[in-house]
Amino acid sequence: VPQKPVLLTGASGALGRVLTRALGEQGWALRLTDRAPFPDPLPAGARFQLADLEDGPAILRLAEGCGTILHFGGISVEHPFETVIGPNIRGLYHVYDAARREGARMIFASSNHAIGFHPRSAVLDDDCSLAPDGFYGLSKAYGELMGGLYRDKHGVESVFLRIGSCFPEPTDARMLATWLSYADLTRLIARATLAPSLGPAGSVVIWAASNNSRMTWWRRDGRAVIGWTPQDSADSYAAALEGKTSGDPVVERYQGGGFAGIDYSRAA
Ligand code: NAI
Ligand code: 15L
Repeated sequence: VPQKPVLLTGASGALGRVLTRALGEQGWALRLTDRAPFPDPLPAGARFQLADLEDGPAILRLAEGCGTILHFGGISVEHPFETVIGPNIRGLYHVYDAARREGARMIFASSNHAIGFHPRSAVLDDDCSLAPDGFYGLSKAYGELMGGLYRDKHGVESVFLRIGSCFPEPTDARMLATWLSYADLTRLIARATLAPSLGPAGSVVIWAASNNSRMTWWRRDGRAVIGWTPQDSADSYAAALEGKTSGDPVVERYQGGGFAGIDYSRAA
């Protein structure tokens, strides 16, 4: 169990609810927040407070005394620039600044869409170039850069989770590569929070996918530093899902899949 309380943003969202339940059962002291009400019973040891990520003073108050911030709040799929910028850029800044004030470690829910315009034929290490596949992915790339700034200038530690597709089950052929099970996510958050050190760099990138044999796109990352090994696999869904592709050559070419195809107007 972490020594200090843990702040979870986006608590009322899909992954926030999964983490609240799982970490609550493990006895974590959770401070939950979201702009939407929390829909489930609160675990013992958890407190929930409504707040908008755009309200800087509220985020600072919520983070007081916390040793770790799990930043899962914000716009979570592709949207117009003006929709993304408030929660994912200004809100992100408020959360990073709260981490600086508290000396807290940040665990940032980044996304494969920060690198989604790399082709599926590429093999990426953690130091690959950022290649956002839309305004959402761009906000995640900015989040990783913001974390780099706060690390280099203020010593704030960050775990950047480039999450693939975290759902109860894989539902299409792409997810045979990108799927992350809820149990592997929960173990990942525990290791990222409890690891005594993030090594000399002070930050690590994690390719957050389960142990899927079709995940040939992502290779070196910081999992050994935090001691995380995924235990689940999408492989048992292969027979059911391998034919379930989009049929769109742009979508199938890029790691980001459907997000890369949204508003795509480049000559093929
Ligand atoms: P979700 O959309 O279910 O949850 C996001 C939560 O953030 C919502 O409850 C929403 O009310 C809250 N939120 C949005 N704007 C806010 C604001 N201005 N102030 C306060 N709260 C605000 O998304 P999900 O699937 O739970 O994802 C959680 C995080 O993980 C997101 O940051 C997402 O980008 C990231 N992620 C998720 C993946 C997945 O497969 N589920 C894959 C890659 C990244
Ligand atoms: C994401 O970043 C989204 O939050 C999630 O809803 C999925 O679309 C996922 O990526 C994915 O690429 O499957």
